[in-house]
Amino acid sequence: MGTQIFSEELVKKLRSASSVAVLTGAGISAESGVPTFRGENGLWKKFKPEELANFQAFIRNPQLVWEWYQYRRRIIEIIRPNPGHYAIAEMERRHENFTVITQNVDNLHIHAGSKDVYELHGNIMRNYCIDCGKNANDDEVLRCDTVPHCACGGLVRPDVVWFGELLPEKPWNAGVKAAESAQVFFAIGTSAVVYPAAELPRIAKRAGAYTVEINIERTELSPFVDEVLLGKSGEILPQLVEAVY
Ligand code: BJW
Ligand code: ZN
Repeated sequence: MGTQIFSEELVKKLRSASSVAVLTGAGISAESGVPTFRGENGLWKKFKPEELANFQAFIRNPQLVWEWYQYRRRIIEIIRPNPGHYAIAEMERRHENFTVITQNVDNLHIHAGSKDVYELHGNIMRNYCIDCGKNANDDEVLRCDTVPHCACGGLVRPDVVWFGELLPEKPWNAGVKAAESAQVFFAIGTSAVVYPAAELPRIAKRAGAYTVEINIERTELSPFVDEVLLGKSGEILPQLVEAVY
C-alpha cells in the first residue's frame, strides 16, 4: 500500500467544509467481493448489464434475469463493508451535512454505519410485483430459485432501476440538492458512464464544489474534476480520514 499524499487544498477544504457529498459506484464495494459491472475485473463479461438490466430482457426471459439477481444476492448476503465504507461513515460524523448518494444496491453503506444514504438504483433485497406493485420481500421469495409469482399472478421483479426506467424521485432529488450545496464532492468507484447519476459530479462542479474522483483508473469524469486520486478506495479513504481529521 503506497502512502497517498493529498493536496493541501483538499485537506484545507475538507477541514473547513460543512457540506460534503459522495457519489459511490460498484468500485467502492469491489474490495468487499462484489464484482463491478465494467472495467478490469468486471464480472459481467458474459452479459453486458445493458442486456440483463432492462424490462424487455425480464419479459423475454424472466428466469435468466431472476437467476442473475439471485446469484448476486447470495454474494451480497455474505459480504461485509470494507475500510472504504467505514471511512465514509467516519467522515459523516465530522461534517454538519454529509450525504452518501449511491448507485449500489448492496446495503454496504448502511451496514458500515452511514445514516444519510440515498439509493439511486434501488435495493437488491427488495422485490415487487410488476402487475399490482405489491412488495414481495418475504424469505420465501428471496430464496426462490425460479421467478416467483404474486398472488395476483404477476411476475415478481427486483426493486432496482433498470435501463430506460426513471430513478426514484426522492433519492434523485436529494442527490441533486446535495450536489448543488456540497463544498467538497467525491465520485468514488464509479465509471461515471450511466446517467443521470453521472451528472451529479458535474452538477456539483458547476455549483462550485471542489470535486474529487477516487478510482483505480481514469474515467470519462477525470478531465472534469479538480483532483483525481488513483488507487483503491478501501486504501485511499482511510488514509484521507487519517490525514484530514
Ligand atoms: C474501483 C475499485 C476500487 C474498481 N477502488 N475504484 C445515451 C447517452 C446518455 C444516456 C443514455 C443513452 N442511452 C440511454 C441512456 C440512459 C441510460 C444510460 O445512462 N445509458 C448509458 C450506459 C449509455 N440511463 C438510464 O436508462 C437510467 N434511466 C434514465 O435515464 O431514465 C430516463 C429515461 C426514461 C425512459 C427512457 C430513457 C431514459 C437508468 C439507469 C439504471 C442503471 N441500472 C444499473 C443496474 C441496477 C440494478 C442492478 O444492480 O442490477 O445500475 S446498470 C449498472 O451501472 C448499475 C450501476 O449502478 C450502474 C453504474 O455502474 P458503476 O457503479 O459506475 O460501476 P462500473 O462497474 O461501471 O464501474 C466501477 C468503477 O469502479 C470502475 O471505474 C473501476 O475502475 C472502479 N473500481 N475497483 C476504486 N477498489
Ligand atoms: Zn401482484
